[in-house]
Parts: sequence; structure tokens; C-alpha cells
Amino acid sequence: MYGWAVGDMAGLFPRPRAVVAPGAVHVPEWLPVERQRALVEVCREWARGPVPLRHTVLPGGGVMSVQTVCVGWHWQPYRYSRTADDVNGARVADFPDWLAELGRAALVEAYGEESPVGTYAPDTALINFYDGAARMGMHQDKEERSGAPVVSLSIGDTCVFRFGNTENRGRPYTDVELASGDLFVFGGESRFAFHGVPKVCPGTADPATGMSRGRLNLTLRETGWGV
Ligand code: MD3
Ligand code: FE
Repeated sequence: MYGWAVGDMAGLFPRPRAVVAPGAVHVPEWLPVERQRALVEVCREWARGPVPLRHTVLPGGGVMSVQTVCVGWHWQPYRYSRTADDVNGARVADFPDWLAELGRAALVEAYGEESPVGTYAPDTALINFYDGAARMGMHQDKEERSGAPVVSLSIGDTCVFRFGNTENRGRPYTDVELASGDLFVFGGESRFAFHGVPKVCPGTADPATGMSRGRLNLTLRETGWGV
């Protein structure tokens, strides 16, 4: 076991930040626990409506084990819209300015002040909830009409995140543990890499984060789909 998310071992084995591939930067323990808890609270509100948290149904009839709710723009396979036409038809909640600000702070953290932060204007958040059995298969995120970086924030249970290549779902890939408070930014060459979540580690969450069980992941994105 390692990582300072692990109860008694807190701080003994800090995980170093890592550039996993060009443009792919992992910053462990970026979000303070109070900030994680505040995000969990607002995600709980968004999960109630106007569009409820639900399992996305894929065009082939498959149902994702992950549960998702969107803010700003609604993602459905494989497009963005303002209304959740595959759920209840409601318009999704507005994307708040403070969340775009958090996204810009994440870019500065990952890339430094010379990052494209002045022009970074994320307009959507996909919020994924994983119970202990949820997984996400290897995929690319290609619905955005912007090549801007994707910012990922993890809260709750630790997971194994698989970061692959831009050619196919298979090897080479790198497995990285994402724990509560971790930031991951995917820009440049890494923006269109295949990636997935093969495993969640149940019971690893610190209840102080507001997550007694399961894992929450927020991704901030520029959709490029409109104003
Ligand atoms: C790399 N979510 O919502 S976050 C997704 O943990 C998604 O819920 C996973 O993949 C999760 O689409 C992984 C890390 C992530 C998100 C978006 C990316 C990595 C990415 C987009 C491009 C490249
Ligand atoms: Fe993805």
C-alpha cells in the first residue's frame, strides 16, 4: 500500500506528480479535502436534477455501469446538446463560473503559467459516479469540437485508471492509481488517447471527503458546440 490517502500512513509515502505522456499530467492530492467535500455537495444537487444521475444507454442497447450527470452541455452517445433528450428532456444545469475558474487553476497547476490558460473556457462537466463494481471501457473522447485539454478530478474511492495510446484500445498503456483529490490534465498529444477505468477499489475513500462509498469523477471540457 502506498499513497498518503491511506489512513495511518498519511504523508509517509507521498506520491510524486508525474507526466505520464506528453500533455498528460497527474497531480496527486491537488484538491484539499474541504474543497472535495464542497464539490461532492454540489454534485449531489446536480444528481437530483433538473436532469437526474442515470446509467447512460448506448446505441447498441448496452447500459453503462457508471452513472452520469452533466452540467453546461448534456453528453449522450455521441453528441452534446443543451437538453437531455435521452433522459427527461430537461435542460441541464448551467455551468458555473467558479467551475471554469477551477479548470483554469488546474491548467496552471499542470502546465505552469505558460499553459493555454488565458483562452481555456470549459463549458461542460461530466460527473461520473462509480459504485464498487462500475467500470469504464477503453474509449476516446471525440465529441468535443475543441482540442482544448480535459481536466479530471477524482473524489472518493481510489481507482485504477488506464491511459492508452491514440491508435487503439490495446497496449501500450499505463495504469495509474487515481485517489481522492487527484488532478489529471489531458492536453496536447494526450487529448485523443484511449483511456478507461478497469477497476475501483471499494472502501478506500476517506469519509471526510463526503463520499462514504464509491468514486466521483468530474471532467471539465470545452465542447466547442456553441455559445
Ligand atoms: C484522456 N472518465 O468521462 S477521467 C469520461 O474516471 C472518462 O470517470 C473517466 O473517461 C473517469 O470520458 C476517466 C480521465 C480522462 C477523462 C477524459 C479524457 C482522461 C482523458 C479525455 C481525453 C484523454
Ligand atoms: Fe473519457
